[in-house]
Amino acid sequence: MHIERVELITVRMPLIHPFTTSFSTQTERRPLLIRVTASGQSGTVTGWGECVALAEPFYSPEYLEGAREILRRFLVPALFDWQAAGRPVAAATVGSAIEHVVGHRMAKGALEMAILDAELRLQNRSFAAHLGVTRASVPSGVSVGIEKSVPDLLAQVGDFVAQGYVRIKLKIKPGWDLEPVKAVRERFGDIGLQVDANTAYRLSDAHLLRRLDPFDLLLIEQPLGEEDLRQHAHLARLVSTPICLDESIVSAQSAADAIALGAASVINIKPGRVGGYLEAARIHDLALAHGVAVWCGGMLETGIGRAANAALAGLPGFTLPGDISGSDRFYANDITEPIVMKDGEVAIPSTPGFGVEPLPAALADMTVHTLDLTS
Ligand code: OSB
Ligand code: MG
Repeated sequence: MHIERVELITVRMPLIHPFTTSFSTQTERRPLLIRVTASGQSGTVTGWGECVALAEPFYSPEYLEGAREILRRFLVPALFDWQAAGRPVAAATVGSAIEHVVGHRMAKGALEMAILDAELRLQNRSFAAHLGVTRASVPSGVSVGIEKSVPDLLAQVGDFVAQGYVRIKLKIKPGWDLEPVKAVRERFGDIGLQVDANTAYRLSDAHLLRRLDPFDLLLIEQPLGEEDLRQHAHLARLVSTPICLDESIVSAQSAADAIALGAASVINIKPGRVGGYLEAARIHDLALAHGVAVWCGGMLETGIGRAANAALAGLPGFTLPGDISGSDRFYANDITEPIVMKDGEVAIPSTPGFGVEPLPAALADMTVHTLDLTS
């Protein structure tokens, strides 16, 4: 495959409702898209990648402008250098071409994603077929932010339950935990319910987190800090709710360490956070071999990331519903044809690559910044 052109396109997408977590309130999303033009024996194609870095470095060290800068200055030039040296360009070699850049996994993952989409389109093969996924759809869960009041939260959750979402995840933080969980459990009975703290607690809060035990939650996601693997292992012995890690899992290596330490009995796999879909699949395989359940997390993706996540979540180890909701959970207008949740499931695309692409009019309308990095 020959890379003809690489463009970085930043789009602005207003959220239909503010999304509040323990680390921020978001009212819009500014995804960074990568458009790769590539040619091969079967012709010329366009591949799309999406960088999950948020606008601010409050969830992860990476953030929008930083990711754009790393791609512009280091990652994309390294890929062109690799190609100019006569080395093969493919999704499987992108990692080697950019290995000398330390960290920046979200930016790296987005570049690999665009190359993977282009490669699969040249092969006329869907991402699902590439993964060996045969199911047609995956169960759809929804992540619900911190609301101004418990009645507001109950209204939001009630709306999602009525729409058919099969699992509800509540964002929690100290001061917004027991009360909302209790209220949702009492109002909605036996629904699949889990919570996400985004690192807002300390091990010394174990007595408090233990009070969530009676509510039969599927899991508690990332209660402690990103680097607190041993403390998560300790906490797991003090509470009965299964501990799931999100922020702490940045690679197959850190997943292996977390599993070995007993720090996670469940793993949230976010392809962007771990450097791309190839590493995400490796973490899936590792967790499956260890009997650790995984599910696919979300980063308020556009239809591009949503479609790719749905295919990944078709792998057999994804035994819990993911944060793969319909586009309309966050956006009045997605940049692609909207991803639809129907009867509690989201369809896995079967057309080549990730199976979706931006609609030209939506892209023109939402683009706020473009960079052409063609060398
Ligand atoms: O911790 O899972 C998280 C969104 C942005 C940053 C971090 C997280 C989230 C979510 C998922 O909760 C939202 C979604 O895409 O459905
Ligand atoms: Mg999380």
